[in-house]
This record gives sequence, structure tokens and C-alpha cells, in this order.
Amino acid sequence: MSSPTAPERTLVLLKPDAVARNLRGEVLRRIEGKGYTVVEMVQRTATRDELAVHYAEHREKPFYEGLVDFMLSGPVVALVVEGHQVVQGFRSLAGATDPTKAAPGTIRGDLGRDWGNGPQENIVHGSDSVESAVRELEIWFPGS
Ligand code: DAT
Ligand code: MG
Repeated sequence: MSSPTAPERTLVLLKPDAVARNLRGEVLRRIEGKGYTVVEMVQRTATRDELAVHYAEHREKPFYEGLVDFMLSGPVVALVVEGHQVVQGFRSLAGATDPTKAAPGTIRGDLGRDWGNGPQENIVHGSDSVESAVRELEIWFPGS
């Protein structure tokens, strides 16, 4: 017998490449088509300080500075997305981190590619665990 689960919330970011390429609607279509609910949505340019908190786990990685510069290169759209198992479910919709390797059918596999800057231009961010989602939602939607 399956056990019931509580609905979850996850943080989704449409990264500057998605906004610049007018892919907001296409990504939202996939999220809503899957049956998840967009409960908050805002477009704005991130700050270096909030990206430092958001990407704290990557601060020592060689790609960190390039990643932050890319995330500051234009506005992002931040979303609160809700549904049962949405954290894992959105990660499945997004596909693998590297858009060159992400499976066709996924957001990154269908819409992303290497533009000469490695794997960083990969269209979307999605929280990788329920704990990460709680932490990241507080950065992007404080108090919500
Ligand atoms: P994900 O976004 O799939 O959770 P991650 O948390 O490992 O991936 O990395 C965060 C972002 O950093 C990722 O979306 C793109 C960028 N990135 C990851 N690995 C990279 C690498 N080897 N070179 C350049 N950018 C990288
Ligand atoms: Mg991650």
C-alpha cells in the first residue's frame, strides 16, 4: 500500500539564458503541464550577495566565479513551485546538469546547449532536496 505524502515546495530559477532567449513560457508550460502549481513568480536581477548564499556549496569550485557572473548577466525569474514530490519531480523535468549530456525530453536536454562557456548555461535551477528547498526559498522569497 502506498503511503500518502505532504505537498512540497521547491525553488525554480529560470536562469539569465532562459530569460534572454524568451524561454519563460516554454519552461512554465512544462512545469504546469506536469501538474505542478506555480504559487509565486518574480523577475529580477540577482545580487552577488544572495548568489554567494545560494551557491555556498560551490564557493571553492573552479567554476564558481564564472557561474556567479553568468547568473548576474541578466534578470532571472524565481518561482515557488508546489506539488507532491515536486523537488525530485522538477529535477527529473530539468535533466542532467550539463545540457550537452542531458537527455532529450528534459528542459536542459531540449532547450540548453554549450555556447562555448561549458555547462553553466543550463536554463534552470531546481533545489536538490527538501532541505535545500527550504533554505533556498528563504533566500529568494524571505518570510513566505
Ligand atoms: P545542478 O544545477 O544540476 O544542481 P550543481 O549544483 O552541481 O548542478 O551546479 C550548480 C551550477 O553550476 C550548475 O547548474 C551549472 C554550474 N556548473 C556545475 N558544474 C559545472 C562545471 N563543471 N563547470 C561549469 N559550471 C558548472
Ligand atoms: Mg545544485
